[in-house]
Amino acid sequence: MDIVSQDRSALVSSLEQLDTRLRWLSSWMIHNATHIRSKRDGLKVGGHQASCASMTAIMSALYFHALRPQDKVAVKPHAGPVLHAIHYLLGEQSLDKMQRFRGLNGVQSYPSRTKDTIPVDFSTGSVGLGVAVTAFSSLVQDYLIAHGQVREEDAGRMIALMGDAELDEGNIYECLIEGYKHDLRNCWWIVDYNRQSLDATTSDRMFRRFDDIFETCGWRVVTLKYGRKQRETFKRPGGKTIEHWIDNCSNADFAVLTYQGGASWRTRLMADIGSKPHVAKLLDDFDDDGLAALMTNLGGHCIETLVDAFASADDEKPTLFIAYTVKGHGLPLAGHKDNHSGMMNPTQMEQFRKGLGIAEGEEWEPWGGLGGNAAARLKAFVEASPIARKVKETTVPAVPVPSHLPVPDGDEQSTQAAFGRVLLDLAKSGEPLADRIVTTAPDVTQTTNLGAFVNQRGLFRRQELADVFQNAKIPSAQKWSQHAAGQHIELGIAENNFFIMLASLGLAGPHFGTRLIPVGTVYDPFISRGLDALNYGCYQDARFLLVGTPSGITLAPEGGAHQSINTPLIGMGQPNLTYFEPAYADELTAMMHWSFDHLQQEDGGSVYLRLSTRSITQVARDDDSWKADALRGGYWLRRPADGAQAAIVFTGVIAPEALAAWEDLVDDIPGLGLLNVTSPDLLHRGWSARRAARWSEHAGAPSHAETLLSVLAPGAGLVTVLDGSPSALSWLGGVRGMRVSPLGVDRFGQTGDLPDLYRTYRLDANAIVDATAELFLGE
Ligand SMILES: Cc1ncc(C[n+]2csc(CCOP(=O)(O)OP(=O)(O)O)c2C)c(N)n1
Ligand SMILES: [Mg+2]
Repeated sequence: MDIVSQDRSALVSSLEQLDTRLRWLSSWMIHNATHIRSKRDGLKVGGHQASCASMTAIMSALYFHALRPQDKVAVKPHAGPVLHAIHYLLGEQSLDKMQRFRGLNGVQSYPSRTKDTIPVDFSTGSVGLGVAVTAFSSLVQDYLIAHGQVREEDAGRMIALMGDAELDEGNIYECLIEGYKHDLRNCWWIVDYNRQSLDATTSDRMFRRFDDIFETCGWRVVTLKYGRKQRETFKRPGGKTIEHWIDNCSNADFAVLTYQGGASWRTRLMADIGSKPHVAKLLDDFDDDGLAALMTNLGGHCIETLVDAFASADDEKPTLFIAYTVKGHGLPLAGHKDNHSGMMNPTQMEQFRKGLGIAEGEEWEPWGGLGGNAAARLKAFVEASPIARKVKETTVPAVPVPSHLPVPDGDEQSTQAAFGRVLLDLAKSGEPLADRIVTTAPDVTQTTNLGAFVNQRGLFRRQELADVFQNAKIPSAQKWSQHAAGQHIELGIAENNFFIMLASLGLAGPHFGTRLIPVGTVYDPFISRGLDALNYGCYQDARFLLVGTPSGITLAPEGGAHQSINTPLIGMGQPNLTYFEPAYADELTAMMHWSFDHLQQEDGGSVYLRLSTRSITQVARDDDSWKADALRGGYWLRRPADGAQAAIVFTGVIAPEALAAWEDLVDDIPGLGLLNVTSPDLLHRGWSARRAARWSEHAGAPSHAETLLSVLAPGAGLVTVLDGSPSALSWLGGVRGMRVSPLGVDRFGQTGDLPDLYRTYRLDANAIVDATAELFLGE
């Protein structure tokens, strides 16, 4: 053997051993949690031994060989235990956490950036999203390279290890289209093509369709269908016939025979092709176990095939690897259609252990059953592998936030226009913060007032593209020249992409060691379109400023389909996202200023601003005393007298109606208060945190909601009103036991002008006056 083939066979043998170790450790971790660890609640713990076994060879070849230190990987959710086993072998995962798989502070069910302690590049769990995020992160990397913040030679590959059922998620195809438009590169998606989803074997009709779809979108498709043993057998007399038979075998038939094993393979092959030349003789050369091994020697389980395939894609072209696999490969679960949540029983597990030569009691030994020399060799191999040199995430210094942002001028303003103006002023300011802002929108840049910022800072595109309209001197307010220094990433209309883009931009700090301040705008109702992706970004603690505008029924003539009703509840219910809804331009400016800082704080988070296109008369301010309270969730726009019997509580754009009603009523209800709730979210969170703290920590100071409302008489009445679901504010009655008359929108779908709609949906001053009267009428 020459040195090259000697090295290669040593490499293959090490990776094969690691494949086995990963299969064992992932199975054992799940088995331990299910069958051995004591249970207190009678609930199933769960885990996916078959999904793990399907991928261990792929992950062995990738992590211990093909991966480079700067590459980042999203691991399909149900192979999480394999990722932990890899880090266990590296000495980066503790036995304690492995033993507490799916327990509190143990290994999480699915890889989690925030909850797991091993390096997790991307959280996964909601299938499809963890795949697409790699493409968007690759675009972010290109953005940073173009802006001189990452060196081209440090560019990593963004890799998704995905289940084949993830190919059914629509967001995959939305992402493909967007990726193609942006000239995606440095992205690998490796499909664990076991042709089984959760419920069933997958449709045969998709065979080769995926190749077409991906190739159309500029991807290279590398199919790893046969393992080396199969390829060699196909070259022997009768081999072509077997190859042809495999190619025509349905997914379901293949799975059944895999589950049944060697004897069934033989019977079936003999029945179908036994009379064809040389086939019977060829089959005779294999005993039953050998035949089963041959038939399931698919590309995704063959280390050599995997190593060669990964090596073949050594340029930056996005590449889809379709690695044929068997779900549950190497386990008694292999091929069974119900194996998704299937578990090996203790007897099967024991057989598995014995087969590997692992002594009882040594199940957790990283190198158990290997023997001294082999163990030392494999350990040294792992320590020298690229994953051991993985680039570590670091905390990145904050980008300085200017001491204040100028408030846009104008007696009449909308929060949406003011938002555009604040960004424009920042774009012109030369502040370092402005250089780090990246804006993005799903085809609503102009209508959400990002246009002025984009005119100043340009659209991002790796290859320059002139604005043809501008060159032709056709007048337009929008200058859309595209170049590498541009700071706006224009997306197609798919909101899911938009949220995954925000998540990727918002991870620039931990991923690439340099911060970006992502600002994304979307029509408020279409937040729902990307809701799971929004949750996904927040779950990973990605940091971004989300602007939902216009919102509510206040966009009036634009119609019922565009009205957003429940977004305040989304803002309140979404962890790691602080929701503000300003009424006035100065509030909005203060919130943006606060956000730029909050996005960068260690214990900060993302921010959602719910804005409007309705211009309203701005309030005169004597001083800035309102501001601190506004940033805590609310302030008295008209302070009530001590012990007042009632207050009007409003949020956002409905301010003029609330003020008018207050003016109408203040003579009749002396001391009537007018509370501007700038963030129902902060108020509610502060209140419920205080209640919880009473039992777990020191009681602490009263929450902001309690403090604000404590001015009123016990048992006073509140009218709450906002252009959104009334329940966003009506809970305030519970803070100090007050009666509430809640106004808001709980129906939608009607066009109209504002007076008509505000009257119809009871948001006008009359409705507020009536609701206040009702507080005093009793039932
Ligand atoms: C968005 C979403 N829907 C449903 C699920 C539940 N689920 C988990 S895995 C799975 C099927 C996975 O099949 P595949 O991707 O082929 O992975 P395999 O286990 O076969 O490797 C489903 C439906 C989920 N995790 N996310
Ligand atoms: Mg599958």
